[in-house]
Amino acid sequence: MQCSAQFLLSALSPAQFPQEDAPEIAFLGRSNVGKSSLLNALVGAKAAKVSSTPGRTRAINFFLIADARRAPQAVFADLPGYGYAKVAKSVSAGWQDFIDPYLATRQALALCVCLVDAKTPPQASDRQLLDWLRAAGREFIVVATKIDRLSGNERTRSLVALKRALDVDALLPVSAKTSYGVKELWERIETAAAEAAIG
Ligand SMILES: Nc1nc2c(ncn2[C@@H]2O[C@H](COP(=O)(O)OP(=O)(O)OP(=O)(O)O)[C@@H](O)[C@H]2O)c(=O)[nH]1
Ligand SMILES: [Mg+2]
Repeated sequence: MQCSAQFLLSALSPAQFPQEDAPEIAFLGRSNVGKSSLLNALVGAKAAKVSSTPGRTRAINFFLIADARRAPQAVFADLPGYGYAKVAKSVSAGWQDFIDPYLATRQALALCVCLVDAKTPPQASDRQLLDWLRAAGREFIVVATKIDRLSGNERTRSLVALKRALDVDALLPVSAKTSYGVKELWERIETAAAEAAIG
C-alpha cells in the first residue's frame, strides 16, 4: 500500500488521546518484540523510533496514516511494551493508568496487532494480554515477529508451539527486515479499518 505516516502526538494519559475520527490500529507486544519496526515496515518509512534499549517507547505514539489511493484513513497507535524485567516500575504502572483504559474504552480501536517474538518460547505475559483482549471482545491478530531469524524447520516448530500456548487458530509470520508477511498484514488492517468505518 502506498501511504504516508504523519506523527500525531504522544499520550501519557487518556486526556491526551487524539480525537476519534479515524479507525485505529494498535500495535501491542512485549518490549523489544519489534512493534516500532513493524509499524515502520508497514508505512515504508522511519516514522516510529526503533531502539536497542527495551522499554524505550513509554507513551502511546499516534500516527495518522493516509492512503494515497484509497479511503479510509487510519490511525496507528504504537503502544509501550510490557513484560520486560528491566523496564522500570514506573513504565509498567503506566499500563493501569492509561493503556488498560485505552484498550477497554477506545471506540475507534478497530484492530489490535499483537506481536510475539518467533524466536522466544511462549510467554505468560502474551497469553495474559490475549485473554484480556478476548474478555474485552476486542478484535485482534497475532503476528510472529523477526521470522527472518529462523530457518524453515525452526519456523514451523516455533509457530506450532506459539499457536498452542496462546490458544490461537492463526498466527501470521512477519519480518520488518525482509518485509515478509507485511502485505498480508496490510490486508487484515485494511479490512478491519473498512469495517470500522462502515459500522
Ligand atoms: N532481525 C530482525 N530484527 C528486528 C526485526 N524487527 C525488529 N528488530 C530489532 O529488534 C529490536 C527492537 O525493535 P523495536 O521495533 O524497537 O521494538 P519495540 O517492540 O518497538 O520495542 P519497545 O518500544 O522498547 O517496546 C531492534 O534492534 C530492531 O532492529 C525483524 O523483523 N528482524
Ligand atoms: Mg517501540
